Amino acid sequence: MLGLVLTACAPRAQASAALRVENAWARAAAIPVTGAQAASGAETPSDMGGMSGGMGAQTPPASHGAMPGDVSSAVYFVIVNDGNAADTLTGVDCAAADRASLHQTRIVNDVAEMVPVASLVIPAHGRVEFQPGGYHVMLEGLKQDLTVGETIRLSLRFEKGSPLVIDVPVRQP
Ligand SMILES: [Cu+2]
Repeated sequence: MLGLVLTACAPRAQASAALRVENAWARAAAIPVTGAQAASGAETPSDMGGMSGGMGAQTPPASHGAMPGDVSSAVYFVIVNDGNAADTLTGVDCAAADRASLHQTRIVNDVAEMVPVASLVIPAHGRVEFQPGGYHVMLEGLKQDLTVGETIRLSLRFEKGSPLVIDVPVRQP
């Protein structure tokens, strides 16, 4: 009853997330001239299996770009929710890489490990920081060099809200 009255008088009282992104940057990376062509089209199913099944088990070390020819990088930003309802970040798309996913770097026994993150809640009136040593967007299988001064386009998918498309400047860490 009360809800009906509020809705009628003040449309903005309806619970919704209002998401924006601050301080986005991508880590500069260069694809080696030799070997890049040979490896660029190679899909590696074992890689994917390791990603999805690696929770708590064997996780790769925190080096971005372990395999030659499969160059990786990472994107960092702050997601700010000015709304009065939480939303959930469920994934990310980036045309500059074969795969884009949510990752978290954690320190376990003095060793940095990266684990996949399926989704991440952005609280109402809250913020979630993606930064080196913590949450990041992992770009694997880069299709192009990430050169300082250029930008790459990233699309963040949310459970309720429409995707946030951002142009991310490339920086040297
Ligand atoms: Cu990562």
